[in-house]
Amino acid sequence: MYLMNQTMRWYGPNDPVSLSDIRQAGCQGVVSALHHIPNGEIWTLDEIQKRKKIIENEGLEWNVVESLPVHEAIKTQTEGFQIYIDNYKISLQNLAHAGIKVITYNFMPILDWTRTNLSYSFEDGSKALHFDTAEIVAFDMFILKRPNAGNDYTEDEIIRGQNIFDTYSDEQKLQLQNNIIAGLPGSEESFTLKEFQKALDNYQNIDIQKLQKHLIHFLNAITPLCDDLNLLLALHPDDPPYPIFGLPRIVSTATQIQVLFDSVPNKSNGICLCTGSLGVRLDNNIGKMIEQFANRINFLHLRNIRSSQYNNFTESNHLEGNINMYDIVERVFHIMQKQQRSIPMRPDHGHQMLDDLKKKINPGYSAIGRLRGLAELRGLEYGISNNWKKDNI
Ligand code: DNO
Ligand code: MN
Repeated sequence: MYLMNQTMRWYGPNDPVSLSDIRQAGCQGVVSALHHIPNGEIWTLDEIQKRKKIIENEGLEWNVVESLPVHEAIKTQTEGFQIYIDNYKISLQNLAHAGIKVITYNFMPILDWTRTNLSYSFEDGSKALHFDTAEIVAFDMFILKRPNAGNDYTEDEIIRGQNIFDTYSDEQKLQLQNNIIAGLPGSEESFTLKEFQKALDNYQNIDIQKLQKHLIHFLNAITPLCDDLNLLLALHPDDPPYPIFGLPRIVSTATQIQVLFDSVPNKSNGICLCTGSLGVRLDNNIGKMIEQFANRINFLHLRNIRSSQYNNFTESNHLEGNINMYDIVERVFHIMQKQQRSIPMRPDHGHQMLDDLKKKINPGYSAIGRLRGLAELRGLEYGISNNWKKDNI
């Protein structure tokens, strides 16, 4: 019987959550990255092996990298991008050599995942991550003052954004700015207002078609190598799954993802199915996506969100929210039996709760909230697998 390989993200020796904590939570492995190496530089075999040893010394495995970051020059195809692709390929070779199997990356322009509030009070007293569309407008139009930003919003959104801006203190405005562009954990960059506007300007002539072409070019360059090395790629979807700040997004829907497989059918070309990212769009049928991309799911991020008015959303508990987690885990379980393989999974984020409320944490990546998420998910899988065993073994 094949079960999900249970993991948590570990940010390396500076992570306030220790490997021992992760092991006690029940994980078999961790998902890690060499965050100290600047984006675009080669991950040397030596550095990779050093990290691997630390993980293995604690009795855990390092099977999945998240993320091997894609340099902005590759996304925009500007000066030096060929060199960055060559560097990327060397890092892939080194990772394969060290025995790592799954490589997660994303192709979101400039910003990785985005939220407006990193300590939103959840109904039970825990803290959650939250996305408020009016706060995005307030930042974009009235703090950043992006030229022509007004064209991207409805009249009603602009009124709500203006209202937020007018009622926020200077301190709240700065907090909002930091939440949006100071870089969430795992993002490779953080920005000042000026730097952010400059980064946006680099995308002035890049629309959806062009960005898609750039991703396909990148995939054509790296997938033959990954096929040879038996590496599996896992492209993380856009979070949230629609354009923000006028930037193009190309990994938000099943149609967009299918284009990538039709264009680059190589076997290593795959996705990280993140239910919390894709689930923000109510027109994304995640159960259907799991069936459609069954051969291409190389990594799972399982978490839930709850949408509210105006497309705002809050990260909810793992078994409550837009996503029917029972349906997701059951489908994944049957795919794993059919394909005779385990798929690595992490509970993605969790709430800041209990003792962690008193601690300094990486937003979304505190120990106890993720432990709760993992416990719920493994219980769900345990039930599904035992029920299946009754009829199959
Ligand atoms: C969002 C989270 C992020 C994600 C990175 C991938 O759903 O999973 O931390 O890992 O955006 O690059
Ligand atoms: Mn995710």
